[in-house]
Amino acid sequence: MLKRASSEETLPVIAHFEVHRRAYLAPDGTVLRQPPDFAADTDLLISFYRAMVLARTFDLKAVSLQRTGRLGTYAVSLGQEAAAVGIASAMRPEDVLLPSYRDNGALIWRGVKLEDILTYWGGDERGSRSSGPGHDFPYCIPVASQAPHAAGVAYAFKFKKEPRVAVCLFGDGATSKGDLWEAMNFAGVHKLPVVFVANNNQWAISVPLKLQTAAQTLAQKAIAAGFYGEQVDGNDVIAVRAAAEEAMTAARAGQGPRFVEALTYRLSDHTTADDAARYRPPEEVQARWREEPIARLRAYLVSKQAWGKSQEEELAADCQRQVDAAVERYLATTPRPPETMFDHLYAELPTAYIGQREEVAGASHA
Ligand SMILES: Cc1ncc(C[n+]2csc(CCOP(=O)(O)OP(=O)(O)O)c2C)c(N)n1
Ligand SMILES: [Mg+2]
Repeated sequence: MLKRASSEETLPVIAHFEVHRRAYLAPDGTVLRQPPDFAADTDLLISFYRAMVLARTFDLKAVSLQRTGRLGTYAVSLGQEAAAVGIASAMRPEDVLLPSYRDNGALIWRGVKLEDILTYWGGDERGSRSSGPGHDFPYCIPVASQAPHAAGVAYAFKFKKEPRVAVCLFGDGATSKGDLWEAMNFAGVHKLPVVFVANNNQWAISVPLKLQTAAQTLAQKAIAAGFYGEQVDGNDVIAVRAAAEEAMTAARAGQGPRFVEALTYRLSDHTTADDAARYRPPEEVQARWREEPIARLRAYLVSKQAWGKSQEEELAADCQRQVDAAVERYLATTPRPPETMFDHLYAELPTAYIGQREEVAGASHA
């Protein structure tokens, strides 16, 4: 609760705000409160589980490819699978996803081929061409710069009276950026159909949340922009899905933007170029492993007798097969010649670059 320093004079309260937190599953998979109706559909929950395990299998393989020199830098999403799947599964194909670099699980749910994700992280821009819905945006590396794009996409939907939603994914660090604030402010004023999702994984590279913001929650940042924000347990896929679905339904119905803060934890390094052990105590990470989303959903499914050892083994083998096949296709891709880096910068290449392009082409074909 924020208090005035001096309280000599009693001033009238002219506004009240509150921030709600949503959670259904405890870290051990037991039920905290009655889950929403869709959670009765165990097949749906199993599809979430399968997608989360696939994302994790893919992540682990991507790291080993990087470690053996066969992939560029990779942003691991270990521990954040529920947030990715909970959000993406609430979207319709015609909605538009504007992902950040860590949202592999969301892309996979949207139908992006695993080999395309590897192609992108292998340094080949052809991997950015979505093999999921063609209108989805590619990974965004510049922090928060996808937020104004999301507001623009949502503005177009409103302008064309299309019942579609833009879904913008970003991290806790992004909430300190002006671009995010400008996008939220604009979206609030124009009541745009956009859902802002903060994956609050507690860290922005080596900057912990408490140095990122003095605010008690990230969700409350929506209040300043005039729309509803809530916090969800981002390791509880049921909670994320419920919040996402509600937000998207509201946005589609013309009620304007919403903000979802998914509380989670980055269990891995920031990227393969980072060593988080230099700035995070191992005890903190160990404690967070006890809250991770996959074991939690598995425990819940097992308690419902909807999942068991044989399904788990079959799933592990199936995910490994899918990932291995994608890796094979990725490694068989012929790299593009280096001069193609000039090809998509301009509609017509300026004269100054024509010579440079020829020089690179000459060197690469020499
Ligand atoms: C505009 C911009 N500034 C700096 C960076 C370097 N950078 C890459 S990731 C990152 C931290 C982002 O943290 P957060 O938003 O919490 O996302 P997370 O990586 O935790 O998913 C920074 C500063 C960048 N990519 N873009
Ligand atoms: Mg972060």
